[in-house]
Amino acid sequence: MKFIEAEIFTMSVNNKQTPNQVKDFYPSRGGKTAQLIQRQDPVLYAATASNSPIDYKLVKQYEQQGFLVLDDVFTEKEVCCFQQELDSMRHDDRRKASEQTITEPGSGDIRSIFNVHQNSAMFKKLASDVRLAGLAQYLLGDEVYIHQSRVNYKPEFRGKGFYWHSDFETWHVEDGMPRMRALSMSITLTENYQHNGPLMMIPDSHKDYAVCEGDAPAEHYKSSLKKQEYGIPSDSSLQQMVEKGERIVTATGKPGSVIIFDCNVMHGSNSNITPYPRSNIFFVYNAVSNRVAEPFSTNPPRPEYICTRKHIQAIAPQTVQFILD
Ligand code: 6CS
Ligand code: FE
Repeated sequence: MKFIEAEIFTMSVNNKQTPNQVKDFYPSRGGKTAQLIQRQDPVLYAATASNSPIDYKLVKQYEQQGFLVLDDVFTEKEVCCFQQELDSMRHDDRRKASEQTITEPGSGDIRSIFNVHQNSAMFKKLASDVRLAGLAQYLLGDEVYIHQSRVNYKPEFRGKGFYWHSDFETWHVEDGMPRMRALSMSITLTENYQHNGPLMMIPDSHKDYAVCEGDAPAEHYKSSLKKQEYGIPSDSSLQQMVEKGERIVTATGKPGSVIIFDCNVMHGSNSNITPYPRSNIFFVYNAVSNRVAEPFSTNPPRPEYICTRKHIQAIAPQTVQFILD
């Protein structure tokens, strides 16, 4: 009996499989060596030309390079509504004091406000807008829910950047997202110029998974949301990805554009030292079939305002109107 027990125990440790833990297809950190391994999931799930809500050529471009910029998704009037909400949130003392609001290291300026799909009626509505949630459902081939939402203000003069990373590596290791069946939609609320810290993407990088070294400390999010130091790729992995993608692309667009990017595309952004804020709202759509399990690390799960876990609810995409007060 002893032998059999030992065997079962050994097998489960090697396959990182325990009764309540799903298989770890993308191990990272925890003593691992930095390297690129092949993605084991499709980018598009059952998305066919016949039921595409956008030009199918754009869908194929998204599949191929891992991101897509759609211009003029929202009207100027709608963008004005979003900017009004953005400003009122920014000046709300109660919000500023909340743990869901992250400030810039040093200046104290607001860097991000998380969980806006729950704590803003307007952005809750926006998250279910068919132009976003409907497209996410189509690309992911499943019902979707919001895994995470945030406004990144990237304020003028002192907005700090975000070092290169794959969102999926963090969402897998620290939140327990099993597979690559999620995507982000970033709605530009101010002009995203070449010079004010736009999102930078490495094309095709979503096809490889950059295993990271190091071990995130407990409550890593308390520092990583200000400045991420764990769950970032090695220089060599980055070098290989840029060589493979042959370039770095900046996602620019006027307010009301939508930048869609696969959960695993390598991206980052520089600081903003210009007088022009680069404020975007991000909704992360995860397939309901890919709901988070236990984290693939020894740390406890991150709080609900960073990773939806207790209140997973499929979105019913709807046609919504935004009107100025
Ligand atoms: O830890 C996270 O979930 C966040 N970190 C970054 C740098 N991007 C994704 C997400 O907002
Ligand atoms: Fe990110």
